Amino acid sequence: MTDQSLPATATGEAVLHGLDLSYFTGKVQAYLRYAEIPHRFAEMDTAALRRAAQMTGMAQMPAIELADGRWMTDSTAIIGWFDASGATTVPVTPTDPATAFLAALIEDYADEWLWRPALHYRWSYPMDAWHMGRRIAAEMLRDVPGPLWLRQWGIIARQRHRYLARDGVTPATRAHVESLYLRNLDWPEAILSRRPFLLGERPSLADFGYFASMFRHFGLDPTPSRILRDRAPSVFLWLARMWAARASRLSGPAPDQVPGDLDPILRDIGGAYLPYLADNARAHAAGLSTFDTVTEGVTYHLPPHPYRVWCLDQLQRRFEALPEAAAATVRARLEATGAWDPLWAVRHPRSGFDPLDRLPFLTPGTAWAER
Ligand SMILES: N[C@@H](CCC(=O)N[C@@H](CS)C(=O)NCC(=O)O)C(=O)O
Repeated sequence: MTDQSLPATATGEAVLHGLDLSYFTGKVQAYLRYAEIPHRFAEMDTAALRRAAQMTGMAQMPAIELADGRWMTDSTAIIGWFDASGATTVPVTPTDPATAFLAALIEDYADEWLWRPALHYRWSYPMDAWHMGRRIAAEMLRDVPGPLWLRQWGIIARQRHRYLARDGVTPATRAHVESLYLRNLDWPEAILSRRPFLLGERPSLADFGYFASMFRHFGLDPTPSRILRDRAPSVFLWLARMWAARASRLSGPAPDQVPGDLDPILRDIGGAYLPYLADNARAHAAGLSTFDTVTEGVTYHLPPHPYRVWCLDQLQRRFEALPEAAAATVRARLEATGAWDPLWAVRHPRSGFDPLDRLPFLTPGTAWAER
């Protein structure tokens, strides 16, 4: 038996450890609901986050504790594992390999590239920061001693430093950061006003990638949610549709192509996201502590992000594993949207993450290569 099969002892109720306002927790929660995988939600406090880090090597949420005692980390790997384990009747990974690659590429873009605007709207706007800071202080930080206002102040200061100052959000980049959000309302809006999910009649990896930021940040936080309701009512409807969707109750076929109206997204992947991943990989390889990367004429000053070095390598490996015909289909689509050359600008960068290919079953000893 390998980790890819679902042992009987893992088929009991899984525990999803996370927060009701967390980007990646919302993504996995929506997947578990859709895939009808028995689970219960456990709201993390700081002790639970430390425990997850002890079990997975990663101080992040969500983490899943299987009934057999194993722990899982990383939303993409968790979904991939459940999909492959046969735990769900209709996997969200498309069976057509070319479609699966493109859906995974869109998922990766949505996961990583919408993170900055999501964190910007939450922590730059005073009303949003006050409101979500209050919630985190009362929920996640409930086991931290001290008055609520102090915990609230502390979390706002920490998040602003970590996710604004250290992620290149400055007065000079702010309008560009917001334009990325607005474009990523307009593209899905045009699609979702025509069909229920991004690729067709059922949700796929692409939907779950977008769901992370859209549900738990843009659809929840005061400032971006007002914009979302006004500007993208079909996206608003899709959020509820995703949350309510159950694999056994939908009758449509699983998507087997990426329709042409996703090309604006693929073009942004080629024009902005992949060039950033390449700059990030170069900076990581050079051992820099910070680097500059230019996106659409706007300069971001950033620390290298090793996990995203791994993301780029994973995309390349995934492409190389495609059967010949699917590889040709994908290549043609990426060439047409300007995403082919940037995908290969840095070949197989070394990230040090998950060196033994254990995801989602990482442990403190296996998460990172020894440095
Ligand atoms: N690649 C991971 C990312 C998980 C992640 O970054 N989660 C955030 C919350 S949504 C987190 O735990 N951040 C930790 C922190 O802010 O200290 C995944 O897909 O699960």
